[in-house]
Amino acid sequence: MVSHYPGRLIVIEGLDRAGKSTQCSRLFRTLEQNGRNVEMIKFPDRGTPMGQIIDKYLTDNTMNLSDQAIHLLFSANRWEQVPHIIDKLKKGTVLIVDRYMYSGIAFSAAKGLDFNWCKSPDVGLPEPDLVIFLDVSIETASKRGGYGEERYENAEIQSRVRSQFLKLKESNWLWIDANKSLDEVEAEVNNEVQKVLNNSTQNR
Ligand code: ADP
Ligand code: FDM
Ligand code: MG
Repeated sequence: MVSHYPGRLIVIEGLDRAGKSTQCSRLFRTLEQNGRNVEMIKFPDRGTPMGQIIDKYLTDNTMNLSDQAIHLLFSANRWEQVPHIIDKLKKGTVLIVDRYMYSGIAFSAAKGLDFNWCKSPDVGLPEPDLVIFLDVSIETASKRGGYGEERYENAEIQSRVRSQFLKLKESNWLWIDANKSLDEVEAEVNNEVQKVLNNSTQNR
């Protein structure tokens, strides 16, 4: 799964409080220190007009949108970044992506939408060179500060989402036990990312 662009697309996925954002930042710092051309992207990107609707949906439980409509908005919020993503990949940038289509599929399928229907709007998005799944138990995640106020932030939904991620899991994913310490998880991430970069961006 090595893309034909000089850059690399590295996706970090997982349940809430798995440590995605922390590990994305740590990886960003490491690669930057190593002199890599690197950028972080996060989905949903709440900064765009579509992202603002998504943000309202997540933070305001009184906002009613059909499950299908919000699913398509999350997907459109990825598609609107595709020109930027491709541009960066062409320039040799390593993109670290905090959630991608897998969260889109897992969260919507967990609500009962058809799994294959959920997959279809994201078909054709740039393929990741590496998917890292931070697998945290619901118990550990709850202890990491407890759940907040946003939609989906409760143990029951998270547990259903985890089952969907298990359905999405592919043999080439790096599946990490994210109950381990921050440093241990970081070491595993670095090790695998280094392999992907050595494998394909030598002398770049
Ligand atoms: P996510 O982006 O997956 O929701 P965060 O990176 O924001 O998760 O982490 C949520 C909280 O849990 C933060 O306070 C973070 O410091 C803490 N945390 C993340 N990973 C670990 C870990 N492996 N061990 C202990 N605490 C962690
Ligand atoms: N989420 C995220 C979705 O339901 N679909 C998606 O396509 C994406 C990218 O939005 F509950 C959910 C997952 C999570 C919320 O939380 C976003 P963070 O803290 O911004 O990652
Ligand atoms: Mg996060």
